[in-house]
Amino acid sequence: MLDPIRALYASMADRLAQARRDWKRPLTLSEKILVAHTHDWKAQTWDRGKAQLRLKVDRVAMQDATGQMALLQFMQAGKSQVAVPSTVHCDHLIRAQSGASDDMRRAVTENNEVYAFLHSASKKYGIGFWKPGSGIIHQVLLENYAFPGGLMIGADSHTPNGGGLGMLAIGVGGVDCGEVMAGLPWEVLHPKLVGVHLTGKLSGWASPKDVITYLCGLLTVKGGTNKIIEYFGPGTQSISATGKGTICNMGAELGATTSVFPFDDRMATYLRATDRADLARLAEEYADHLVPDPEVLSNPKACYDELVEIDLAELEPHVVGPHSPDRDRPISKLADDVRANGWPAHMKSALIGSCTNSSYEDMRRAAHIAMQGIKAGLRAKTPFLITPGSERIYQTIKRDGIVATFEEMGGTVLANACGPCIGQWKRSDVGKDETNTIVSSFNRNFPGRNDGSAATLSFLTSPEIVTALAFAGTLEFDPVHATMPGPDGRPFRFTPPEGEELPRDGFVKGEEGYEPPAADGAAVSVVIAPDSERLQLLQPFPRWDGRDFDRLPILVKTQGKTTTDHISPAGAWLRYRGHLDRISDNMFLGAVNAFTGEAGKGVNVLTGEAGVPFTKIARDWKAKGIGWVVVGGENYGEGSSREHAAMSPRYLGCRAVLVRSFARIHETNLKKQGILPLTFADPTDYDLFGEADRVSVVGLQSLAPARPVEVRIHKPDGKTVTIQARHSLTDEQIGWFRAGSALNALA
Ligand code: MIC
Ligand code: SF4
Repeated sequence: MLDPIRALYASMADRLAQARRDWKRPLTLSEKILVAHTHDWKAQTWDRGKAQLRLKVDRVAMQDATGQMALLQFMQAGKSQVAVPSTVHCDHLIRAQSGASDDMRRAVTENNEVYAFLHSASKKYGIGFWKPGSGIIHQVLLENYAFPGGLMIGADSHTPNGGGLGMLAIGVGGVDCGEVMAGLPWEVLHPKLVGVHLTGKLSGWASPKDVITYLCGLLTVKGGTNKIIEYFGPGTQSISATGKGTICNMGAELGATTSVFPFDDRMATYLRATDRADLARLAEEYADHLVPDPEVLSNPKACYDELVEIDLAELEPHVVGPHSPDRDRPISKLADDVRANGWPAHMKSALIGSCTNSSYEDMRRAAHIAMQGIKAGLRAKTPFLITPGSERIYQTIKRDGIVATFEEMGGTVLANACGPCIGQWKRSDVGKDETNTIVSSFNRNFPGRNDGSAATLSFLTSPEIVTALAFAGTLEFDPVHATMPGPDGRPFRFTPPEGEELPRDGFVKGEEGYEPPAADGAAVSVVIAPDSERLQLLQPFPRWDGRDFDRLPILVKTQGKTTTDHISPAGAWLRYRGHLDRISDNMFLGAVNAFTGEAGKGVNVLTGEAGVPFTKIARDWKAKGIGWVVVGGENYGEGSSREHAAMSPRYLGCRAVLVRSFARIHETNLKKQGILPLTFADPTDYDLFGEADRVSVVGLQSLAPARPVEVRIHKPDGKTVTIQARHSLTDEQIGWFRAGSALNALA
């Protein structure tokens, strides 16, 4: 594994020198990594926010939910082996119900078919396979594969977690993974660069989570779209590698392409602790290439498109939520906010862990809080659930007594998997549609995300704060500034959390759950039962027929936030992630109909029937050979990388999605699947669309990069309103549209 990294580092000096000469300026870290991974230096242009980068990727990562489509699409390319080191991680499909061992047993039986498919395909095509229970993809990647200066893509939006080890790690749709595994370069819009200058040191209760929750409040959920967040400055060194991982992980909530930290001692220490001393030495040898040029630090204004200053010493713990990760306030303001909004202060559950906060350091610091409470005679007042990030973490915190501490406090340790974070959480403590409050250290809190109920109000904060709140059972307690009653009624005050970043006695080794691919893949066959209800081989989408879109009905005009969780919910639906027809039954289930305010349903304007699930309407229109469009608002498709949010609409007849703005991964997913993503030239045009209107998109034969298209809105009274819409398609992407999908264009 070291040789390709050595070769990459050795190639950097010349490349970087050339870029400095050509651009006549110093280089940021992001630029160094991009330059080092350029597919064709001579042909590449570098206009930030405009150029399309074509890059050589070092590694591809997939998880069991999105990985199914990634592999099914890879298989359409007809290759015998993957062209790039790749791994599959079984983490999303494990349901949290009654604790780790029971949940694991159930998962292996329930998901047997999908695991057998992923396992056999991995074996056959040369892909490393991480078994269920081995851990959450991003934690396992950080422990085993992430490396400073590298470029990785992953079929999961939180892939940027790898930025904690100084790499550009980027979340993409499954088809991007399929293409790169088939040997193509990977393409992305050259992101703009946001420099976040960190000074001071984290201390007291403040933790890495607070850096990113604070930033979410500052920049909002679309503030990072098509941007890389690059952290720099002396403060970076006060944060552990896993803490940096937390910050980069949750940069996905800004919509950022990715986030990255410069290489430092903390990363080297982490590499050594995870059995990669040779890599640490190598990175130290080439350290100059793995940090921004010194002149960037003295004149950041000239090098970044935007600058943010954060003094870590001033940072207070933050709590965000409910329903959006940018609804932010410092903990000292939480109680007032809860009262002002009439949210229930009483907490129903407290959860720690997930891919964003399950490092040894997180667990140690949370256990330090737990121990204080236990010593004072307190116990958790709410169910307290812990999801370790990996088997390595789990075994180590078990050995070090941390699991015992959590259990003594009243906690339950769940399997090393996504569990409640992705809605794989079988809750029995609240009724359906019962408004209730939960607090977690996860990264997402969209309505319905954790337990399928939009009435659950989910707040996010650091694991330390979650643990302290679990003792109080109420959001009205501020553990940083206030006391709570002890068992004797006397006030009890927590002291700030402490804890080593890495286990003193090293990580426990053993059953990590990795299976290498077969030596001879040709002898392995991929297991898909022909009558499977969970897996279905893909049929190519039809080519564009060369005609304009003429008077198409609007399936849905969405109102408010339309995340991928609204378009293609997860939870119980994860079951059908490998079966396009089955999963399409969830299409737009969470999307709020702008004409009625109701989620998931609308009028079939062809029959007049009202209150029909969108998917049923779409199937009716598909059967009649009628295409349709979607109208939406800001940051449409925010959140997950799941391409099902583009594939289901495509499969059921969507031709174009017209919105105020898109989230990056989703916009690309739409393009890849052959749907036309359009944005209103004038954002108020959103208001022009009525329920019974028909929509034409004209001039498609002369579709060209940067040239707006004309959209006509035909009103029921016979009037027509004409508006302009923009698109961001390149020549190549127009080719995908014409071919019906990127895969068709490839074939
Ligand atoms: C998520 O956090 O939303 C997920 C579940 O990890 C998704 C991937 C998926 O939908 O399978 C993501 O972030 O990309
Ligand atoms: Fe899994 Fe949650 Fe992380 Fe997504 S955000 S990878 S669902 S733990």
